[in-house]
Amino acid sequence: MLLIGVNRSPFTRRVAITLKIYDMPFEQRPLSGFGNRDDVRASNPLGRIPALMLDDGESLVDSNAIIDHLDEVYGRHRALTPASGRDRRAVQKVAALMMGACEKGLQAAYERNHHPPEKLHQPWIDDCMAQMTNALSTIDAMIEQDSPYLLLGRLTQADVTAFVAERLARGLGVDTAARMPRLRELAMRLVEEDAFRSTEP
Ligand SMILES: N[C@@H](CCC(=O)N[C@@H](CS)C(=O)NCC(=O)O)C(=O)O
Repeated sequence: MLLIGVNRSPFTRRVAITLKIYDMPFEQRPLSGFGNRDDVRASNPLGRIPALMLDDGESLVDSNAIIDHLDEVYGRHRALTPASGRDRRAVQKVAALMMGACEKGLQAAYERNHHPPEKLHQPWIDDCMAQMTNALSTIDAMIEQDSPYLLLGRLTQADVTAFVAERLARGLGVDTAARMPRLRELAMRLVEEDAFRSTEP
């Protein structure tokens, strides 16, 4: 399998972490959505990362669809997202919030990085950042002090997505240690695990 994308992208890193946790061998081509647009388009017509090229040449796009496929291959009974029921819904809800937080954070970054300074609209940037930080604070409040993981007493896709979202927020200047201290602590614990540490950009 070939993973297309840089781990600076929270969506790509989420897939890389999942592949490592599932012990699935893969190679990675570290392309960026903006810097390598033409090359990325060869795998994803949208020009976005991540994409995953399967060994038979099939290409998958969007981290949710990629992870759904990995869960199926790995076995839904032991996957990072539970197979059904309340537990599945709980993990999916956290993952949706955290992926949405990443999208809002990136919209703010795109506004800053891809517009000339005189065309920046600060209220839009502030709104995007508020949406991101509200979602992160909601997850922060869910974390129990002594639990090593976010939900279900085990590592799930909720932890993986919260980890990459916290990392992105910090990169965008959010003081997560002050504003989301439990989430920050969770991220610091997780980064001790090989799948998280070895995917550090
Ligand atoms: N929903 C997508 C989001 C992917 C995405 O937005 N990737 C960013 C990089 S972090 C990208 O390629 N942006 C370039 C663009 O949107 O043009 C997923 O989960 O994979």
